[in-house]
Amino acid sequence: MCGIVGVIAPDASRRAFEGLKSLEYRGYDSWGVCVPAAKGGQFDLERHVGRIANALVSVGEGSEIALGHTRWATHGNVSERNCHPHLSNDGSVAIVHNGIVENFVQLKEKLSKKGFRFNSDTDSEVIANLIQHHIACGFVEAVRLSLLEIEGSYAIAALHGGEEKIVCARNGSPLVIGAAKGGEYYVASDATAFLQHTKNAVFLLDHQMAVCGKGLLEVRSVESGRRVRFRQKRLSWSIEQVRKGSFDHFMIKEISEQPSSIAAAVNQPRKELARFVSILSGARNIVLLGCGSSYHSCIAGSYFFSSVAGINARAILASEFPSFAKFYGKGSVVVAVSQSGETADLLEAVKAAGGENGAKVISIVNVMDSSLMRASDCTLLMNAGPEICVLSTKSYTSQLAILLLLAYSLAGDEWGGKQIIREAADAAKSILDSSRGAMQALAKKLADSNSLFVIGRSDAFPVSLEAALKIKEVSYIHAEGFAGAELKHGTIALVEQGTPAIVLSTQKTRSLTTSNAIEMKSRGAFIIGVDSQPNDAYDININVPELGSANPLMLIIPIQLLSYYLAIERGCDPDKPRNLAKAVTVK
Ligand code: F1P
Repeated sequence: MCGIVGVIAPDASRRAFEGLKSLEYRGYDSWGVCVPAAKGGQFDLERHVGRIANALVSVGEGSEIALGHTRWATHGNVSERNCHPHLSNDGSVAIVHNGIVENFVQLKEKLSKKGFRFNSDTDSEVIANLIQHHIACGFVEAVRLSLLEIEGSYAIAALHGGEEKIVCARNGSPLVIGAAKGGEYYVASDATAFLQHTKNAVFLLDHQMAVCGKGLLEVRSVESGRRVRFRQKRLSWSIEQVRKGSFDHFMIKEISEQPSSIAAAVNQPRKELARFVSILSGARNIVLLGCGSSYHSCIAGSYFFSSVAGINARAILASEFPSFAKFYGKGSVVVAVSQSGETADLLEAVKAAGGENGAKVISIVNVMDSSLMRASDCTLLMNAGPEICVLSTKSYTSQLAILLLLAYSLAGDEWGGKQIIREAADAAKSILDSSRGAMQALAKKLADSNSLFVIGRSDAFPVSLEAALKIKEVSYIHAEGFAGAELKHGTIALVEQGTPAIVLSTQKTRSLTTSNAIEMKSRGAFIIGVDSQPNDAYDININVPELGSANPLMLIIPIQLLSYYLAIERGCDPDKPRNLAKAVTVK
């Protein structure tokens, strides 16, 4: 997963280092920076295990060119020798890589026979040595020839000693180039790494490479080596959106932004929305695909489509789609949901459904120009702004808002959909204001819990899954979400004196969820009701307004706050939970 940066600008190593800090969400087990050495066509390298956090880069003062990398280990354990940048054997080539070189064993064998030695356990190191192997053809051509030998996915940036240029390329992993005044160039996995220097961006396509020098940018086809035209785009994200501002963490900042991000989700271009509706109305069958929180949005979407539009759509985990792909061919519609638009399992499923099977692919994505957006027939953007915290919070409610808007539009009531989502945005503000203190107090009470259960019925069932995921991924307390009726089919055996149980209840489901709450309470559970009404079955009632079909957007907000405060109480970093990365670009 990993994040990469390359900088051609004054004070390059510090800028690369700053850029890496905003890419840490892509991986944060180790990091490194390199700059050209004073002489000899070699490089000065700085690499560390652990997070960048408050570290300082020490190499490269005054350097005008630098590479940086933040790692989420795939091949090779977390150790300094496996940190990027990697150097070639003679030290003349430096590379940073995000992705997986699938044929690295064969390439390693081939290079070993030619006398190359390897200093790390990574797949990436072969790239540096391949480039050195081909260097007699010139740096740019050597990179191209090396890429032609690589099977797998990559976003790479490379330097060659003595040359003031960065050669970068992408295939399956994101890469964007920022062009700033004064001929400065930035290469990064994500534009947040250079947003403070420029909003002008060139998004490389798969199988494209670029040569960036002072005041020079060329884009070429990896296959032919020929120059190709490219378009510069103006980014709409602002620098304030990628800074914490007065907040302690991105997680609480992004939770607090939901009144505006939910409202922004309804601002969809009329033409695109109409296209979505026409594709969905003409579908033989519909499948919603996603991973993690986005999968939970898909399940919620299937409830919205059923209850609001009377349409049957199935939600399937993208990674499990291969078992069902045969049912979704020509005439079917795949709705792919993803914050990053880079999740490998989802891209794979979309490729199979859209390409080989002939289904139409439409997507709901937050990151503009992401791989998913490119692989889709059309896309609705979430307009949530950058989400930096590894956990999905505002992107989850934006996905719900768009799926709800689609359901209303399919029912011929786009106006009604927009209206209820705007009400939800206002209500989100009042929930945030009213429940913050209560959630902080509840987090203190629950901080030592070993296990916690969440139940919901109907459209609150997918919210129970998302609520449990939020709690466990950020506080490391075991949490399980399930449909209220399932309780008696097994899980109730785990309820004992003091077990916390969150009951998500709405007008539609209240009578049955109350019975489930009482069943748990009579076995000693401590019941936390999230409901618009008080109830004797609840030990604590978290009040959320009743908003009919928009209830799922309401029910999750207090739980996001609770998860955040649980992480704080337990001394966990809410923005970077252990072992997780925001963009899961490996299968
Ligand atoms: C899917 C996802 C997120 C989760 C985490 C890992 O990402 O499971 O829901 O919060 O960041 O990835 P995406 O496809 O929505 O980008």
